Amino acid sequence: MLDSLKSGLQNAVKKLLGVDVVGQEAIREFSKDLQRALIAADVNVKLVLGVTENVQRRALEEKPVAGMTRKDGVVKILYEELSKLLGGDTAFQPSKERPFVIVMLGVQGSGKTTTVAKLARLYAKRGYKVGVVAADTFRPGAVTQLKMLCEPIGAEVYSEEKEVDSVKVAEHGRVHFEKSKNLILVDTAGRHKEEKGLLDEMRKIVSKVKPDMNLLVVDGTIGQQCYNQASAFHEASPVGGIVMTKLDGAAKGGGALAAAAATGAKILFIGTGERIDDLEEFSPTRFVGRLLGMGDLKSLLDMARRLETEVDEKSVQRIASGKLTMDDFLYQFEQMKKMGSLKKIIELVPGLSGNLKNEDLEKVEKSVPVWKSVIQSMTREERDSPEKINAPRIKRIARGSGRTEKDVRDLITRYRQTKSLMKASKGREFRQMMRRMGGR
Ligand SMILES: Nc1nc2c(ncn2[C@@H]2O[C@H](COP(=O)(O)OP(=O)(O)OP(=O)(O)O)[C@@H](O)[C@H]2O)c(=O)[nH]1
Ligand SMILES: [Mg+2]
Repeated sequence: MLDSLKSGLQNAVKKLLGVDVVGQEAIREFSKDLQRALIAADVNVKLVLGVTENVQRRALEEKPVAGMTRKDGVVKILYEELSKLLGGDTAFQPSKERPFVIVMLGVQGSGKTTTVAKLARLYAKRGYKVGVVAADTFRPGAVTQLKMLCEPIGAEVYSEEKEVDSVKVAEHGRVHFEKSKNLILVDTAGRHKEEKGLLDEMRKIVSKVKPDMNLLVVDGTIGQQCYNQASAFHEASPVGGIVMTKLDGAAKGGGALAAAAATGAKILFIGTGERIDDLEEFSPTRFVGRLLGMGDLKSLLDMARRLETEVDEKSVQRIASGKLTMDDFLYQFEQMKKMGSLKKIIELVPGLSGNLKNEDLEKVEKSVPVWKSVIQSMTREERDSPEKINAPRIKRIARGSGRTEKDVRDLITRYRQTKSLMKASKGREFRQMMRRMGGR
């Protein structure tokens, strides 16, 4: 399903993950690759520009969240923008209290009649009493087709053999089922002498039947045209939901995005085959996840979540409030070491990078094991209130840790500097740094 879009998007992502530095140039390049992938998948050009502009702007402006690398952050933005385009995840679950009436809209052959039967089956399984109205009086054989599909699954079909006015059939059908059903599906014609005639008929049916929702059925294989088709129906009668059919075949997938954008309605279901059970509830996040390669994205988001909770909140809060114990001080530097080069991390911290020079950083990196052994030789009281450490104590700590007195003094100096820096920025920088580090 949707192989070309999938490989196009995934290649763009792979290329991004392969670059050394995700700077402006890499992000622009990424945005271009996305454009190519989406346009090749038949997504409307306006939409493509909208999505890729959002991705590019956010990728350049936003700092990655909690412990995420910049690259992962950009992928996450892409995921969010594509999902947003498709609407959020919400299951379609009409109330059973009163009949919920759906009128099907869609051009000929899009899959309306098949979808009616699929929906009848799905919602009958969920305990709905489903009534189906055969309001396609235009195409010979339409009523028979509907009955053949619906009767085996036990859904009652309302039809009128002699009536040629589809509006009347639709209206009567609604009245017929009003008391006995809680889901009424009105199948309509797709074939007409002309497009205007079809749209007029739909408008009339809708004004008489007063459905709770117009469900637009679009053929997923038609690509670009989806946009115009969807807008035409939407103008005639507002579309409340979309079914995208034939996504099992040669669909490029762009049509789904286009129809959703043209109407502002959500894609509620996708048809994935000709059989009665080939209907899936549509989940934008799952869909986009699948496009981007679910494994990667899921692990990416899982990681972000895990990292977020790993930060020791208590310690962060204490430090942020200007109280810094020796243990906090060590914790902070150990977290940094966990992430690899201290230099890289410091670069991520606004403000800090300006305050520390390169040699300085290397010195700090080398000092961490020394500080660790010094701090381990301190008493609890000394660790919690380092200002109480006087000359005799310094001597004792040096001896206990096997380090020089200068090592102990250097540590205390560094501790004081850090503390005043944290105080000055009210912990903001430290918090950001902790989040970025997260432990990787
Ligand atoms: N592969 C595949 N075929 C489908 C799907 N949905 C519908 N079809 C096929 O598409 C053809 C047209 O489906 P119909 O349900 O008759 O379409 P319609 O919109 O009712 O057509 P009209 O009544 O002529 O307007 C049929 O051969 C269906 O079997 C789908 O999800 N996948
Ligand atoms: Mg039909």
